[in-house]
Amino acid sequence: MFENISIEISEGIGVLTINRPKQLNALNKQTIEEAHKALKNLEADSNVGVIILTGAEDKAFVAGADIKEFADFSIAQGGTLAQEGQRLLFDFVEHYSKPVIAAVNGFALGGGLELAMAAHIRIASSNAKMGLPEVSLGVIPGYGGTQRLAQLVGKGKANEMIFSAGMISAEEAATCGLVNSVVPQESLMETVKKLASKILRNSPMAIRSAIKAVNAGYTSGKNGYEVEIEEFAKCFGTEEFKEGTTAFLEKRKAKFRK
Ligand code: CO8
Repeated sequence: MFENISIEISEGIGVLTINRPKQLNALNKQTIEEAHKALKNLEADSNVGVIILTGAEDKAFVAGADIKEFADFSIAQGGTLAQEGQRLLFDFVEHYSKPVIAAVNGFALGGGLELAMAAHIRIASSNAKMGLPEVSLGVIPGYGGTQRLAQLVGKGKANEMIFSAGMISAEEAATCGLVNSVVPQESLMETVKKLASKILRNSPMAIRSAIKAVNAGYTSGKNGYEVEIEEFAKCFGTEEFKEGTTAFLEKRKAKFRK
């Protein structure tokens, strides 16, 4: 069904792999559209509670937007490419109603790092290298990188990375808060799946509300504290809240999923 991505679903976890290893999993328009469609399907699938994003093979997560595709674009085409990409994939992932974990298994550059940054959580393998090299190509990050990198690592470090177009190691990325943790490549998927399983034990509705509240604090025009109050209140009307509190009082584990 898809040419440039693959999907694997098992034990409540949907793994979406960007699958263009010959191009180091670079994101062209088709890949972005396929990823959008697949994520929409996975969002509607009640058997899936957590998404893992990763790249095929062991060299790259995603080495950026496909440079060959936009090399001769005009101002208008560049604007449309960035806008559509942000709508279909990067903003879509950030506001996804289920947790999205990026398993950064190698190079995450340009649009690749931007995709990892749009995810809710990032775990990297020790061979991963990350950077926003766009200014070396005469453009700037166009898939949210100027915003999300500064949010994650602070403005000074983001400016250093963007202006220098350099790459940082996975260890350095963990030190500056760009990724949550670093593990050897052979244990990356196991580690990420373990985290996903831990998340799956909790209330999907509450997690959805938490995603909305956390994101609101980073969305202009929204008051994160007010959204938190709204979402907090909504939880009291859910079956999952009843199940969670009842289970605690009955000294048993809550069961939120079938
Ligand atoms: N786009 C297209 N093809 C790519 C890309 C890419 N981003 N990255 C790698 N490839 C291809 C190479 O062209 C090569 O193909 P071929 O074998 O046909 O020549 C193949 O993948 C393998 O790559 P290399 O031979 O270069 O492998 P190396 O191990 O020598 O180097 C690197 C690995 C360092 C990762 C190197 O490939 C590289 O620097 N890649 C480009 C990284 C980059 O600049 N990424 C940022 C792209 S710009 C971007 O992401 C903008 C995002 C915002 C856009 C908003 C809309 C416009």
